[in-house]
Amino acid sequence: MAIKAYDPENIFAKILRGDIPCTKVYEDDHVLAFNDIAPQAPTHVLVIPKGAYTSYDDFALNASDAEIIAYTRAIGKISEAAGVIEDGYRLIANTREHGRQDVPHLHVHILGGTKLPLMLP
Ligand code: D5M
Repeated sequence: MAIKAYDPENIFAKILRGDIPCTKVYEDDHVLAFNDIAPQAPTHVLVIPKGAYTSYDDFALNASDAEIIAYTRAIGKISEAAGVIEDGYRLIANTREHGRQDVPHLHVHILGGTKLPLMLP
């Protein structure tokens, strides 16, 4: 099956354009992070690249080295600022249909602040 092209009307593209609000927790030239609207844990942050990437594989295969370094570093900085590093946390990148990805713009979930269930629903 063909991989769908990036949809500029997805909700995270709208957040990036400032068309809809978010609770921002971090921003730099390449990355935006904000609290999930339906948190599954005391810390539940979504980290997105500013570039138009649909999924983790799209980003990993097509983004520049600068974007990849910035994204990886931002996830570390946000986890540190959220205070979840010592006790632990979970990173999730749901991908397409089998991964149950709802929003087709790459986002890594940072979940922490409690002992998480083995699997999220
Ligand atoms: O998860 C998509 C996630 O995006 C899900 O946890 C809800 C969250 N979401 C949806 N709309 C918003 C807005 N407007 N602000 C913040 N968070 C939002 P997925 O991995 O695609 O299944």
